[in-house]
Amino acid sequence: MKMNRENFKDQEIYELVKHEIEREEHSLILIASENYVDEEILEVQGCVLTNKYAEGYPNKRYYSGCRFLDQIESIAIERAKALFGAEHVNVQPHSGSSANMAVFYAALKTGDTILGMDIAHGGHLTHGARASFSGKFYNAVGYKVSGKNEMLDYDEIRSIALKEKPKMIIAGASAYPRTLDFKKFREIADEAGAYLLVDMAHIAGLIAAGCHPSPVEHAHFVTTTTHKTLRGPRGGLILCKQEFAKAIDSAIFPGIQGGPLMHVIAAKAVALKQAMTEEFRQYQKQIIKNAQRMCSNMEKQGYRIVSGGTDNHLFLVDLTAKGTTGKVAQEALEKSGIMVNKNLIPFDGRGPNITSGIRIGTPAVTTRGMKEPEMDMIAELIDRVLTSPEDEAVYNKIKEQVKTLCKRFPFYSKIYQI
Ligand code: DSN
Repeated sequence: MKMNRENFKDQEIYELVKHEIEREEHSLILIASENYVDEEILEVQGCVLTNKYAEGYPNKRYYSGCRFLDQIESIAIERAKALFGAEHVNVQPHSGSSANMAVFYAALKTGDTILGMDIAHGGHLTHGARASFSGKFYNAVGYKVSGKNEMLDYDEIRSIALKEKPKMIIAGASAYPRTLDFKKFREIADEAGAYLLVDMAHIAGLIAAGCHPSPVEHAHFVTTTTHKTLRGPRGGLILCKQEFAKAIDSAIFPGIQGGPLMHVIAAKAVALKQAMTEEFRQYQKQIIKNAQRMCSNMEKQGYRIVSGGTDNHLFLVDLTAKGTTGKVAQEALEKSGIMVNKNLIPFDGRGPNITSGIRIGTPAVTTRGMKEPEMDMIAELIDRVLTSPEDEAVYNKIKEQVKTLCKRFPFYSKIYQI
């Protein structure tokens, strides 16, 4: 790989990228939305396709020289359709946010009412948060999890939908550890006269592998990122019913984007092929087993787990009883080589920069090949840090143990000289 070249001209960037490779190799990445892509995806994403402009769609481009790109994009589209059973797919969104923005642009008028999961209860910025386009240009109403069990209460969502009459309901979350009932969401949407958009970004890999029910038959629109559980390059996809194909394609281009990132689209195609394999299905199963194992260990160690457990790749730990905050925990764990993110828990008394919880996810450590015994070790390491979150000596000791564990599961050290 090129990053091994000591004569790289821009030494400043070269050094920083090398440091990042080392950080990823020697840390336990437990950020639920992150993963490690393999060499093939890295290589395709870093290839000459980055040179080419290809505004438009296969066989309808505005530039010459798009012959091979047409084939690549068509393959990516066909693979995504086959993997998820979708009628129409657009593979051009640069990100999950662009994918969501394009659906808003295709389906709504500025000022229309949308109903999405409150960001403080696990929703995403683009599901109606005030700081995002979704909350600025639309009348955003939120639903929350139930105070009783911290899970979605579909009767409550239904009554908000019938009262507010949104034009679109958004299902999907960034920090919700439970199975989503897409059939129920669609029934509610139909009753309220709304479109249903499912943002499956976090759980797309689980869905591709049949480890979580699919939203595709129920939703008018489905969006996803390609880099989380799906383990592809950073980017987005939109899946929709055929009747919305034209509106979605023109919302992406020329609506909100110009030239597609063809190197990323090629890497998406590679990832989608990988996601059709038995190895990928086993990987997704292991992600869930690992999350459930680590979660139950943390619970045994005395931590309160939001909603009492997890059905998917992530769980939320309430640190209130431990007398610490998400911010302190994130920083102490980072110094110990363990990457998590501070996260609001439902009905959190603290703000988003401090928080009372952390979010823990297993997609990346599972990619490295770690299984239940390693989850037991990681839960113990986390507890030791969180029990003494101000103690430098503890960080240093744990950091060494993290490095030893990571060395048993090499990933980028097989590709790069580190
Ligand atoms: N930033 C992502 C996450 O961490 O969940 C959502 O886009």
